[in-house]
Amino acid sequence: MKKFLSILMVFIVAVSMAACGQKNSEPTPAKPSTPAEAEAKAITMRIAHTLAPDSHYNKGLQKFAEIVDQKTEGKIKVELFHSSQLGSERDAIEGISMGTLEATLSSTGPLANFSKKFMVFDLPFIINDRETAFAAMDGEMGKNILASLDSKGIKGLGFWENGFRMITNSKVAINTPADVAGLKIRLMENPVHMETFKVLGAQPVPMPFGELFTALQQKTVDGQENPLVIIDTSKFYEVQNNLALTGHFYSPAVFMVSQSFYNKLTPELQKALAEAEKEARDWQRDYCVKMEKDLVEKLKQNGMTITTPDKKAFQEATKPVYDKFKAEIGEDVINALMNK
Ligand code: EAX
Repeated sequence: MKKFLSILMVFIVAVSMAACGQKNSEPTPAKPSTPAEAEAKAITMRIAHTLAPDSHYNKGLQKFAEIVDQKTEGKIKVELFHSSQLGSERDAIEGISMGTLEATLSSTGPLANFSKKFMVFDLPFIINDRETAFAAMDGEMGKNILASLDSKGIKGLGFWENGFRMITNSKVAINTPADVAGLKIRLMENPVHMETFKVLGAQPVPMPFGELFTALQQKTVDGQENPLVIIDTSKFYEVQNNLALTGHFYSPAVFMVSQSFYNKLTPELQKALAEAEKEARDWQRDYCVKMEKDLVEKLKQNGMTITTPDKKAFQEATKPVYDKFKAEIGEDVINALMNK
């Protein structure tokens, strides 16, 4: 037994010496870096959104990815997740806030749940032309509103475009506010939007975008409201036959990045991202204007009956929404945007 134990000891000592020896051996020389290796080292930036691959969001983000690749010489690799693959807009904003997702492009709809300051954009007919919207969003006002996300772990880089929202439904051709009464309309999870449709006598149904097509198809709701480019690229014309060009809300899209991701980048990479965001934003805004030109005709050809209601009547009918929210949003902010 003793003999066996001493043999065992010798064996253990020999094995551990060999292991030490291995540790001290020369490291294998580093291989020359190849493009594949450089790619493997690149920082991944996942950007989630809810819209289709040919939507204005995805096109603009593809442009952003291209510009980032050039400006960072491949150091940041953008990966796009469209069509709610990573969840709803609310899920994405929460993910960014917690640092489990790098970035998103989202409508301002669900942002009211994170910062009430965004609600000013949600008021009906507060913005009637893009120039006013861009001046407000790109100026001091937009900067202040974006800064309100700082305390949530979110860096708001800037405002892109979603668009002027139009109502579609499967029941009635809308010409007057009274035509909206009684319709079950899917809305974004936004208190100002919900109140607007309540005031019009509709039944607002809050729902994430990813569930909308099926809800329209199965007639769980009668209608919805979104910009023309979404009605087209999400193929809502397949399940909705009436389109009313109301333009009741202007819907901005906010480009948000997780602070925990952003703060780890070098100042050079941060600068590259900020520049790419502005270049891609301008490109995306132009793209939206170009797309929109032919869309009314295209949607008509796809079988939609299109009406052009009197906006003044809708504006008048939705005025009580301002009274309800003016204290919460701030009269000064509302006036500043109205008088832009
Ligand atoms: O941001 O939820 C909506 O209707 C939005 O317009 C859409 O997700 C794009």
